[in-house]
Amino acid sequence: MKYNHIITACLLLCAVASCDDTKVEYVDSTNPDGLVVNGLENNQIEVYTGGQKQVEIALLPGDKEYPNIKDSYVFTSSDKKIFTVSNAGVVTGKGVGEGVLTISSKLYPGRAARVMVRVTDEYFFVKEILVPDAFKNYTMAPGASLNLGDYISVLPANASDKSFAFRTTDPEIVEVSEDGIVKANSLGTDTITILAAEQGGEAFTELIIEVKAPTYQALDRTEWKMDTSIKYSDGKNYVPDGSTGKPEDLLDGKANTFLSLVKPTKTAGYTTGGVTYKPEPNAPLFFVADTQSETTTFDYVRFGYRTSNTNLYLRPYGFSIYGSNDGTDFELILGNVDAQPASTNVVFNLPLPVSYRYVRIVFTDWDTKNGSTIQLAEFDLGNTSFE
Ligand SMILES: [Ca+2]
Repeated sequence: MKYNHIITACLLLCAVASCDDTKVEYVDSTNPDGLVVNGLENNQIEVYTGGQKQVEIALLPGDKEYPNIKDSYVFTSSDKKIFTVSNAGVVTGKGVGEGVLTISSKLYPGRAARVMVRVTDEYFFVKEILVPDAFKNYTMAPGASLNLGDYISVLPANASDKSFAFRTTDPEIVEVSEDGIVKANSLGTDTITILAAEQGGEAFTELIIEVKAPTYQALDRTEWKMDTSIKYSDGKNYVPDGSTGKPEDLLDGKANTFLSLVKPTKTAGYTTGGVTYKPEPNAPLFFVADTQSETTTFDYVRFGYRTSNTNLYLRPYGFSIYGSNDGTDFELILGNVDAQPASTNVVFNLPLPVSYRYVRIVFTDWDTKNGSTIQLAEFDLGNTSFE
C-alpha cells in the first residue's frame, strides 16, 4: 500500500509540472455570488408597529445582469410576534422588539441573506393643544381653583405623549401645579401657558386669567324641597337634635340649625331620645335639593357651618357635587372637594356655570374617630359676578 501511494504522488507531480506550458482560460459564472437587501443602513430594517416595508433585493455582484428571478425567494421571520413577512417580501411590524429576516433564493440554493428587523412604536407629536373657549379668557375669585387637566385635549388624538407642562407669568397672582391645578391667589391678570411636555414637541397654548373680587348672588331657596339618602327606623331622614337636625334646616338662614346624619363609619349607630339611628355602612351619604326648576343655573355652592358647636369632627371634610334633571340619574359636577371644615362660611366655585333641577351633595370624607354625626348648618347655590 505504501508503495502505491508513493507512485501516485510521483505521477501527480509529473502532471503538474507538464501543465506549466498550458494557458488556462477563466469564464465568469452566470450564477450570482450572493444576494443583498438594498437601501439599508447597518443591515437593519426599521418599521413601526402596524407599519410595512417592502424588501428590495439585489443580486451580487451588483454590476451584473441576472435572469429575472422575482418571486423566487423564500422570506422567513424569526419571530412572528415581532414582524411577519409576506411571500412578496413585505415586512409588517407586529410588536416592539427585534427579529431576524432570512431571505434565500429558490433558484440558487445557498444564496441567502440575513437582515435585522427592528420594530418600534410610532411616535406622534402633539400638533395642537385644545382648551374650551370659556377658559381662554377666564375670571376667577381669589382663593378659587380650577383643574385645567380636566379640560385639555390634543390633536392628533392618538398623540404618543399627552402630558403637559404649565407655566405662569406671576405665581403671586395665579399659581399652577404640575398637574394643572390653577389657584387664584390675588387680584390681577396672569397668563398661563400650557406646553406639550414631550421632547421635541412645539405645541403650546396660552390662557389669560383675571383674578377679580367676586360678588355672590344666592338663589331664592323658598320653593326648594329637601331630602337625604337615608330613612332611619323611626321614618326620619335625619337625626333629631332638639328642634333641629332636619335637611330643611339647611335653608333657614340660621347658623345654629343644621342637618344631622350619622356617619356611615359609625356602625353601632347613634342613640338619642331613646332611638338608635343606624347608618347604612356602604351606602352613599348625601342630601339633595329639588330646586323645582330645570333652569336653575349656578356657578357656586356655599356651606355654612354651625356656630353653636365648632368641633371640626362634626363637619364634613370632603364632598362631591352632582346634578340631575329627573332626580334619578345624577352627573358629577365637581368631585372630592375639600370641605374646608375650619371655616364658617365657604364658597366653592365651580369651573363653569351649570343648570340642574336637582343638586346632590355626597359626603366623601369625615373624621372617623370622633363624633357620631356629620352636621351642616346652611347650604345654598348662586351665581358670581365680578368687579
Ligand atoms: Ca340653618
